[in-house]
Amino acid sequence: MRILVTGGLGFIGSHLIRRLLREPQVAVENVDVLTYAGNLANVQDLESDPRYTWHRVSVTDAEALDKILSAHAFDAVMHLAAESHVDRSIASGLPFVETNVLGTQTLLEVSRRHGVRRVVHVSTDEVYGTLGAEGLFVEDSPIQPNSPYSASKAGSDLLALAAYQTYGQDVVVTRCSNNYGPYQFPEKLIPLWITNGLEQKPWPIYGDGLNVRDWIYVEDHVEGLWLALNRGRAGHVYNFGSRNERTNRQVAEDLLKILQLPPETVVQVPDRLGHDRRYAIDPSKAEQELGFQAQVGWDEGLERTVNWYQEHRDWWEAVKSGAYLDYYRRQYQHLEAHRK
Ligand code: NAD
Ligand code: TDX
Repeated sequence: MRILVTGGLGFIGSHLIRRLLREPQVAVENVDVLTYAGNLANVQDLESDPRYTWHRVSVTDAEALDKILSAHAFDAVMHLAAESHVDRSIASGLPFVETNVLGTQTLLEVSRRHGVRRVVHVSTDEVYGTLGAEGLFVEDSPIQPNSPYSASKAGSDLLALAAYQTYGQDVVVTRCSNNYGPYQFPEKLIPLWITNGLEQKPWPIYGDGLNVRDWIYVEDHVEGLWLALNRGRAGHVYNFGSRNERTNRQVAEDLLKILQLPPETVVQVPDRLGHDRRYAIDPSKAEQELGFQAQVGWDEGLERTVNWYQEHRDWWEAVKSGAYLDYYRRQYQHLEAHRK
């Protein structure tokens, strides 16, 4: 089984590739253009596996994608490449529209031309917008995104579903809640706070800190993606989550306890513009149809995550200092020379 994964040098994509390669019959080609969020160190352990290949190609580059898909027949495309950080999208939405909307449409068209059997489009619960105190997002909740990031993901998600309706292209869309775990870029809440804690720096909390997110351990999400690939119904949407709602203040309390830090570590800062109040996922459809079941509880997941950042100081120090970008320059100079 040959699978093209996009965004495999990022947080979730690197976990997905590691999961896919546990299947002896699977070969993975990773299309990742290596933005600031991509990191070769995330897949360093896989580089010697002959079933793994990386292409430094953008999902917006139809010609380059055509070449990759002409070289082999692919059973599936699993599409994760995206601009993924809400705060960056508030600063400028254009890269989000380019990668998330144009990139997804490009990938759908190229996959269709080459007869790829199935496309799994990895979307997010943020496309549903925000909830009040009650209720859960289900697959047919209205699509009401509020940030440039989530609006661009909603656009890509609807393009994927339109490809199914219009052409009968075999597409499955997944919408997951907030992920956490090893290799997450430390601009996102949990790794930012853990690494700041390990550096004796404060933890910025936006507004009143009572916004709610529904946290899932990243390995549970990628298991869900594998199930969606194998058992999902074409044209269907599957929500993934682990019924684990926490306010940001509760996340802070739990992390302060593990890291043995005082409450003054948390410092209130001005709120994010258009900050969604509450996300909460109902994963029943994925549980019933795919056999999905989140395995890692919050206490265990948080403990594992903190341990990983404690044990991989070199990884996050290089990311925070920007030195991780040098790794590519050192290892892949020959590619750059070839390109010129
Ligand atoms: P990430 O930012 O860690 O990684 C994104 C990867 O995509 C990077 O390796 C980057 O180099 C690559 N990329 C960006 N633009 C590209 C382009 N034009 N062409 C090729 N590669 C490109 O993101 P993540 O947190 O791992 O999220 C992966 C996917 O999962 C995204 O589609 C995101 O919307 C979705 N998602 C994330 C979460 C979460 O909590 N992180 C939750 C639900 C869904
Ligand atoms: O410094 C911070 N302080 C703070 O209070 C940061 C970075 C965040 N926050 C708050 C904002 C949110 O309420 O923490 C919560 C989580 O923030 P992020 O980690 O930025 O995640 P979020 O905006 O919820 O989006 C994430 O989940 C859904 C991912 O970044 C998306 O890619 C995914 O689609």
